[in-house]
Amino acid sequence: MGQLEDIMQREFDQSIKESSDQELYKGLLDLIQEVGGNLPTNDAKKKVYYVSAEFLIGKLLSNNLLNLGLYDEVEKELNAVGKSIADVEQAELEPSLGNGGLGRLAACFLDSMASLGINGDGVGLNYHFGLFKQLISDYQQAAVPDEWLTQETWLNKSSIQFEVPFRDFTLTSTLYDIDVYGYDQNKKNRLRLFDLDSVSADIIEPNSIFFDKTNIKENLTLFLYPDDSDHQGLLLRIYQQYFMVSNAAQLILQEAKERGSNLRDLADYAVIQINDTHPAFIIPELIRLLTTQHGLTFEEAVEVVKSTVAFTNHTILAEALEKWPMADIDMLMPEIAGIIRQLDQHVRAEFPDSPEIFIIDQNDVAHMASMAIHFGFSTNGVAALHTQILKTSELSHFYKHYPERFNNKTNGITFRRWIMNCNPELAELFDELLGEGWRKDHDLRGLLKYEDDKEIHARLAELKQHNKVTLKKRLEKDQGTVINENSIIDIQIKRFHEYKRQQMLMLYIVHKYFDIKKGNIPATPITILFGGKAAPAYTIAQDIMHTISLLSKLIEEDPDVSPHFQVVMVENYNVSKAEVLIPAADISEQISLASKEASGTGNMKFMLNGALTICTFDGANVEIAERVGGDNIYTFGRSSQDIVELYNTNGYRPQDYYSRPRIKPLVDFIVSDEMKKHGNHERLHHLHNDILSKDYFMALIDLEEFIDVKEYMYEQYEDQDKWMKQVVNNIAHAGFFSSDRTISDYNEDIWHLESDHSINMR
Ligand code: 7GP
Repeated sequence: MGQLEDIMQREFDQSIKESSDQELYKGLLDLIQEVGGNLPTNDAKKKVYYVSAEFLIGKLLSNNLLNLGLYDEVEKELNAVGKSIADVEQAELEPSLGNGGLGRLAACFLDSMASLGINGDGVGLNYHFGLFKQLISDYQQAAVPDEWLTQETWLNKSSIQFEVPFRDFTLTSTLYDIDVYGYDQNKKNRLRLFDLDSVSADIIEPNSIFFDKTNIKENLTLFLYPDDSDHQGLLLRIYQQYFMVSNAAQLILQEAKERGSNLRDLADYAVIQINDTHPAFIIPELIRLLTTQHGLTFEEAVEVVKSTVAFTNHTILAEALEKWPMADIDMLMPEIAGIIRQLDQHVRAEFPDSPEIFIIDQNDVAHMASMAIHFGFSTNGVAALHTQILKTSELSHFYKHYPERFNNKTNGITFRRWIMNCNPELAELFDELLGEGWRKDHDLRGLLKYEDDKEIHARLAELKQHNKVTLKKRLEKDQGTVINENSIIDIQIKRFHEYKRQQMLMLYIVHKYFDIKKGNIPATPITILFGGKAAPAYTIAQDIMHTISLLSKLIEEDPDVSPHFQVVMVENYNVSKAEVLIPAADISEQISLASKEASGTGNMKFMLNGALTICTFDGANVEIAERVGGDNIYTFGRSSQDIVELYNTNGYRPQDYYSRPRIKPLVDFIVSDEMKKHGNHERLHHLHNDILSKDYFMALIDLEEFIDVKEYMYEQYEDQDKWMKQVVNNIAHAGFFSSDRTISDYNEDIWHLESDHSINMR
């Protein structure tokens, strides 16, 4: 009897065949618990704590089966009676404990640390509701709560509890752990999620993401990133951040002591990587704990922190660089406020001649990045260009003083989830051509010798077709949208943000619509898909989404155009949807305004799954282009230097572009009668007006070139030999973008921990 059959008989007294997907899910959780739950945790002396407000882990069932080596057997058992892992996985609710790239990166890193045998845990919060669930109704985004906690859960409640002191009350926490199994490893790591010991799960208004933000004692962990556009929301965020890091710091000190540390030597036992500034309060919190509970002097505590904390920056967007009014910190955590003031004095005394160096500015506002850079030993960016920009402009005044602290760690993606799990047939083709070594070293360069191999081209095309059919079925089931599986699949999936320029692709769509109306029929039909959520308080992002949804409808209803061209807004984009979209893609849209996308990681997932990229010279696109060479990628647009210069000189005038004959009709179509027929006039005018008067993220500056390169790219698709050659080349160069390589680099340069193996592809 197979292992799963055995469990189903034991627990449900029935066979796999007789069991529902829900029951099978429960059975598989137990199987994983039996096999993985009994693995020892990594017990190396030194441990990395990856502290993050977000872990966008996605569903865990198939990932855990794969990493524990159970996947093939379970799949066989299920298939034998006409069932599949994919169906069973539908019973799992996706934990959506992240917003976007930063949270997903943290999840890839957990997988890679475990798979490399590095002793590393994630530490964060157990939000009861993840990021809202997105519905599109009346061509607009509606946000409803996304409850992911169910009876059947990966969370193991621990007996660990800490006290977190706020000014007016003290909260008691409870720690929940999720096991993190590495690929082919005999030990495990954990994701440690702190929660209140009791949480009221009653939301005030049903089906609404609004709740009582003042009821901290019951609601602190209710939601991920509550809307902070009002002051209560802002305070709640400070509460959440401090609750997270106080627990993290107490856990870290407790575990270090258990492993033999006297805490003065903490750096020999722990390294704390903080995922952007959300966990930056851990700096004053560690100082508070070390001085008040463990007998260190202030100076000693500062030295311990400085040798233990490392900081990663994930964006240069001003709005994301956190700054908190001291008055608020004082009101919530007076002791922490006092320590931050001391740290400010410390820094000012160290740099008496550099007035630009401070932690608290003249308006009594604390700059979290500044604190993280001064009181950490490492600051890294997430792609070569991003790090360069940090050094030369955004953080240049720090770089001047601490050049040795700055380093780059180009992001990566876990190959377990983003190829082995989401595109198993393609992974098997790699096995066939390369042997199975790539599954551990992620080196795919051996594929280069198949660049011109027609038979391999045909195999790849066949797999792509198969994945398009899978996507088609999924979209039909999820939202009733029927796509053409014989079309070019062209995808932009990521959070909606002006800098990512969904609005530029939207204007291209208007161009294409006009062109097809004129009778220029594409040789192969085209389907452009968007997926992504917009922050509820971010009006223009909502306007852009609205306009895209309207265009989608307009095109669908136009019989001249719809057989050749389709635009789809994928509802509630999340990790599970990405897993079906990416393997089906021919074209990957990475079109951010140069200098604004720190790295991007979707770009890497698409490349690995055999899509070709159209991109600006931004973030990690630059490194992708370097690796594949100019012939194998479709680049366009102004350079990041040009853009930085334009911002510095205030030199961009959207009117100069708007007035061009190729652009004006596209922009003006936003407020045309056709669009207004179903559209919200206020939103359409708001967007139109914004593009021609502000266009802060310069959608118009690269538009003409974008249109030309897109047309060229679609033409190239018709030469399938050439296209497939480019596809092979891209896949072959994707190995560098494995997060195992990224984590190996972190470990070598920053963490210095033991590992089973490492990946060196510099
Ligand atoms: C994102 C960056 O926008 C993206 O370019 C990068 O690939 C990703 O981090 C991982 O490094 N940033 C965020 O998701 C974010 O929330 C605010 O940044 C701090």
